[in-house]
Amino acid sequence: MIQKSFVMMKPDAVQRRLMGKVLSRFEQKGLKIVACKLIQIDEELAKTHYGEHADKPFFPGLVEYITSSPSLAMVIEGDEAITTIRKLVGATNPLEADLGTIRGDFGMDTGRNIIHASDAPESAEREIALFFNEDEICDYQIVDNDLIYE
Ligand code: YYY
Ligand code: MG
Repeated sequence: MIQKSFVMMKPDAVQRRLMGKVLSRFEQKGLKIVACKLIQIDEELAKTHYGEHADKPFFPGLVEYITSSPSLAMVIEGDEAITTIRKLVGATNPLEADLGTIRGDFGMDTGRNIIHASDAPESAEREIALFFNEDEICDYQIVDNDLIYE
């Protein structure tokens, strides 16, 4: 099933100039970027986005980090995109993430783990709506579609 997922490169990825390399992972896989913008997340947006973690001890540090510098927010589309992207991203702790995944290849610390990706259809829908207006999401055919999908 074709799905859309919300994906966001966090401030460490932007500051470390990893955006191009990380974006390539999604393009190489055959996924389609349908929205993309650099955004300075404010405290309110950070707290809403990570609301499920509000009671966790790491929450204040997470909000501080995610608001410290711009992030690259994206909507990425493809077959089973939500699960596929979580696999490409790897485990939350980069030291536990498999090598070959984005977190496994580029990160060291859970609190600096490069990238966010939606974990389920419900969160994808919520997060896409939180970061993007409908008119910012492009509906287009990509020319290699018949080479990527049978
Ligand atoms: O979905 P995912 O990003 O893999 O992990 P979550 O458990 O939803 O946590 C969100 C975010 O919070 C995580 O990417 C880093 C941060 N975090 C942390 O700093 N310390 C932890 N012990 C757990 C999570
Ligand atoms: Mg999560």
